Amino acid sequence: MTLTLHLAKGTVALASHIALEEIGAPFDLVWVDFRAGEQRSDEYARINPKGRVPVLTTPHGRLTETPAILNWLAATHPAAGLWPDDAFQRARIDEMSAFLASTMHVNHAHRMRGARWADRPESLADMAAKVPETMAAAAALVEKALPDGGPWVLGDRYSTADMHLFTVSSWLEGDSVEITDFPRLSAHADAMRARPAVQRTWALHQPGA
Ligand SMILES: N[C@@H](CCC(=O)N[C@@H](CS)C(=O)NCC(=O)O)C(=O)O
Repeated sequence: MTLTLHLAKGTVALASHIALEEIGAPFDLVWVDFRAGEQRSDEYARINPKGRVPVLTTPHGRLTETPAILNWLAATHPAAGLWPDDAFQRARIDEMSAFLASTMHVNHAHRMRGARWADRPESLADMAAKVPETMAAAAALVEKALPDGGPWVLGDRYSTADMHLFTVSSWLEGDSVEITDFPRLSAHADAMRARPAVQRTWALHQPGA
């Protein structure tokens, strides 16, 4: 059975898309039209009741949540070299992905998705206004966590944590945070952009692609 990824452009689903491309296993893409609100349709609720992307359909069932999808892809495709044998290295991957999913991504969502948490226009405006500060604070923590010499989260070993980090840090500019203020993070993004699999994937997430 071919793997199928439900995704939308410029979203966190980019990380899972990059992982599929890096692994080289056959996969299908199903683009979810956020402008049309397709993620909130009854039909999509049958695929993911959370109304979010990504969703990866596997031979064993559907998976949601980027860290789970990335770990499953890495663990089930060992030839791609994305799944370290060492438990501490795997924990480092989880440490980064958990921070990105539970903190930095949530910070970012306060700009466009404030209605998840509040209704009053002034509350939404207040949350959006705070995003440059909270995203810069998260970027500063990632900057400290990136190892000397880099370029990857695990130093000289590329992993799914890098795909997740690249995706979330690609939102910094839109959140009015200058990535070049964070030299390691900036070098990380450059190293990612040099990878052919990332280039192929990134191109598909651009408007009009
Ligand atoms: N914790 C989830 C978050 C998924 C998520 O929030 N995806 C966003 C796109 S970045 C989404 O589908 N938003 C649709 C909406 O809010 O309507 C993960 O890391 O995969």
